[in-house]
Amino acid sequence: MRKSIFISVLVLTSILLTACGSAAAPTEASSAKSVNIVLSTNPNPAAVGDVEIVFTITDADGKPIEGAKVDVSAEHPAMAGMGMSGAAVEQSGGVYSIKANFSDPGTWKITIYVRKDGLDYKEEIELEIQ
Ligand SMILES: [Cu+2]
Repeated sequence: MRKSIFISVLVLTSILLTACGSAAAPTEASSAKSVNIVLSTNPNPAAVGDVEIVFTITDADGKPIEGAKVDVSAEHPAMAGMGMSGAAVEQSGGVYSIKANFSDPGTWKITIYVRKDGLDYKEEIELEIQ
């Protein structure tokens, strides 16, 4: 009797540990919003052809993140293998831009990588091309 109680306590403990481990991820993700990216385009709305994509990048306090390395890739998920990538150039404090040429209308997935010192941040934003 005593033995079976011991075993069930062990099983319970391992279930709790597992639950804690998986619950930690969402908490971390919501508090780790260390970077905010606002995407705008020129022209706006963006259409097939040449588009300048502008990113305004700020930290958790709303201060511009200056001097970061900002890499951008664009994918057209509706058509496998269609995509482009490049480095955005800082225009002024915290504002970065890159020129792209969109071949097809539809929803494109823009992935932005912001790297600076210890910061390594990635965000995906959908962009509608008309
Ligand atoms: Cu396409």
